[in-house]
Amino acid sequence: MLYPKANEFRQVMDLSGFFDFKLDPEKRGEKENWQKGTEGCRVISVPASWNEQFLDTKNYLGFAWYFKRFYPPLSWKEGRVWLRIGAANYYAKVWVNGEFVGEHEGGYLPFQFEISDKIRFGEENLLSIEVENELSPTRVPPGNIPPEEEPRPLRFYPDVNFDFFPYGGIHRPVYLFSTPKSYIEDITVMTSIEGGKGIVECVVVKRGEDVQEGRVHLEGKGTKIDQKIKFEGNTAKTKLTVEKAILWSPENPYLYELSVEISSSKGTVDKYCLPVGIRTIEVKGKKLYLNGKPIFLKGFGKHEDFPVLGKGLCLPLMVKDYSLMKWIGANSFRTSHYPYSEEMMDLADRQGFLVIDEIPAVGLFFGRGVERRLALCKQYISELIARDKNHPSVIIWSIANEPHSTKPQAKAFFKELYEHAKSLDPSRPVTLVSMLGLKEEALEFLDLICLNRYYGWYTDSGQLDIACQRLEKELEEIFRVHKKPIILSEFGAGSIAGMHADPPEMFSEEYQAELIRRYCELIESKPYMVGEHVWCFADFKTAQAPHRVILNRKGVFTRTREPKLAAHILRKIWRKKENG
Ligand code: GCB
Repeated sequence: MLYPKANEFRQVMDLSGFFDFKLDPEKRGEKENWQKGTEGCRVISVPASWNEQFLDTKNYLGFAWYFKRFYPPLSWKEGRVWLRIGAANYYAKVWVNGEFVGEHEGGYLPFQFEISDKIRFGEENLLSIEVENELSPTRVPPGNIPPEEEPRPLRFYPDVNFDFFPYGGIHRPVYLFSTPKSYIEDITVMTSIEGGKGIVECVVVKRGEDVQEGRVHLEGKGTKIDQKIKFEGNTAKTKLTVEKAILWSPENPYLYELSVEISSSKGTVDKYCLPVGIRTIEVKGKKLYLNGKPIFLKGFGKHEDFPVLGKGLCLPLMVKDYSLMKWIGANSFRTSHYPYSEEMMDLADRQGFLVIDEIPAVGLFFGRGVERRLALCKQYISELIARDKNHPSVIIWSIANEPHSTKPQAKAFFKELYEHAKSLDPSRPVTLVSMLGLKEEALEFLDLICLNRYYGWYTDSGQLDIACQRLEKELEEIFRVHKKPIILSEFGAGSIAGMHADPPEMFSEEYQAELIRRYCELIESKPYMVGEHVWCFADFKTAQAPHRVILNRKGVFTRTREPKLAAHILRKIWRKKENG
């Protein structure tokens, strides 16, 4: 799925901004034909969650409607017109001028529909979007699970099976865009290295019978390659060889520019440009290799989360987060616990961050409804790989976070997801982020192991000596059994900024900093450990429960991005390593 980009053949119109908005708690909208517009709306901003824009929507879980009036440019008449929504949590249905155009399940991936036959040129058009964020055990991520299905000592309000707030609404931009009648539907790029040469394999998929051929052009420092492509059916494949390739890496995130053109007998009909980073990623023995060299991941689990915006895209915040991650010496992050925006992935490519890209499979359980959850996870994997396959920054796919894999069918469930991911992308390692350790049977077939551990916090509270002993013992055991590289994908402690204690005590900045320091020291002493991701980058909003103080406080930055003591300590650890 290509991100909408403007050029001489394609135009993009951003519909983000103010929309008319109306809650529909009784689900009357569709029956009463709100798809054609309705009275009594208020103004809402898109992209952003609805929760904190008003006082009465904070904990709203239900149906809501968004309306926008727009004029498509007359120059789009000859081609195709598309509507694309970056993400809407959780379920969206879309109408144009009262006519149904499509629907999408899942809150964190884009969806688009061709609306050429619904649109009216020279008149005002109406876009109506129904978004609904009810919690249900058969959704992924799940919520409202009956206690007998999934016993839990602490339940959140709202009753989510995950530790972040269930924000609702349109969270990413809404675009209208045009393509020509015959157009480039998809491009897949895979890179490899042979000696000093970079190999760039491209697969181009087009629509339109009049198109039989085209060209691909790759350009960069000292490189200009131009090659003809011929379509067989709708697909054309080619392989470009870059002599003396400049490899993409965190130290030098060099991007070549690939441009693809397709043509009919009348000449070029469509074009699409894509940045390409030439790099390889591989698990071998106990190491993870980027471009054939062992790499160690330093970074965080994060969230898309900020006051008022909720989970809404905010570009300045994104730039700020990357600048803080650079400042602290991080080279990577995980998109815990759902795919982040496409804009975030673009910046990761440009700034040289390594990304573990995760589907929204958090809080999975294996009771009733498991087939539906499996189908959804497969859909998310397909959509995520389709969206992010061309990003050099994405080095690992994560197929779940902390599943409650206590039932026998969990292993087969994850085997199916693992194989699905591999069949769509054989070039990247696939993992699952586990809390069960050796009891997680999927560790047998995953390419590398991601483990979350909270010794010194949820267990052995306040006792860092014991915590570190337990961690060491467990890591050694896991490696002895599985002989695979391990990333400690979560560890950390809550701290309330400004709370101090000496000797360190839980919830003080000192305790958090000391726990992180000791964990890093231990992790870095083990040759099979290939990464440390602190939980969490910044404090974030959760649902309400006795173990949360309005926010989850494990951020090394506050929710508004002020550094806590732990941030300064991590900076010392990570920057020292960088300097050799
Ligand atoms: C975890 C989860 C994460 C939580 C974290 C915590 O293991 O993966 O979503 O926020 O623990 O702070 O409890």
